[in-house]
Amino acid sequence: MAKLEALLFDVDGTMADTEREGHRVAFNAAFAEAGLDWEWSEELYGKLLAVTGGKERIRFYLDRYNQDFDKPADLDDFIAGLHQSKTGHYNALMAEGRIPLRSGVQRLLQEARDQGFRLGIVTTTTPENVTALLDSTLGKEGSSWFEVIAAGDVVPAKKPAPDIYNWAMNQLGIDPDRCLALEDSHNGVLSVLSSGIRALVVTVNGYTRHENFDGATLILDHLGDPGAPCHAIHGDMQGREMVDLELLKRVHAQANG
Ligand code: XBP
Ligand code: MG
Repeated sequence: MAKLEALLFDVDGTMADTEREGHRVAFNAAFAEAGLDWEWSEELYGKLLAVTGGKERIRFYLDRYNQDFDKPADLDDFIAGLHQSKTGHYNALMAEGRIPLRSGVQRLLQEARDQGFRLGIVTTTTPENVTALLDSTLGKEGSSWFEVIAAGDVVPAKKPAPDIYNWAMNQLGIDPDRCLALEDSHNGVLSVLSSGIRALVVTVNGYTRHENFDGATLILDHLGDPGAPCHAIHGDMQGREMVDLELLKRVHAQANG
């Protein structure tokens, strides 16, 4: 059986809880700046998260929740402009250091680096949002921890399509059976599994806890840290209080056995 070589991290909802107080707030700031009376409540945003990608999400909102809006002729440009403004607001929020990494993320990244594992980011979000999060949480060196940052429009189809995971593995020159992915959402799980990666750990969050994670080897409330044990919703923590490299190697062996 192939050896585990690379950990592939999703970003939003997995590395940090960025949606509710980050992306959602930035979308609303962009709408206000454009003079639109659109306000995405926490509840509505939870429904809009069914669609990945900020531009795609705005279009979904118009099609499903705001059909009366008088769409401009150049709708794509209009949405792109709104999204660019949103990205600016999101990056400003990140620069304020308002959103930390989730429990156990930095500890696990550091352990993986110390043990020579390859690290990648595989996300639907805009690349500059990734850099902003890593800069604000891991420092200026943060982005260099990852051999590949696969993000946003670099692929034609976003999660749940496998494209972004395939792109990342292609960049790494690595087969799916040498990877383990960490995700938070149903769309993310579908993307991982359809890319051929079988070792998958899910850490749920407020928006995704009731989603379907069939196919995940381990489903947890978070990755855990010393003094802050995590709890398995599905799968076997093998007596551990937090996710470490030894456990991930066993998860990988179990999934690829
Ligand atoms: C989460 C997403 C992104 C963010 C918003 O990506 O679906 O669209 O919600 O970011 P992942 P953008 O869970 O794969 O990290 O507005 O830049 O798309
Ligand atoms: Mg996610």
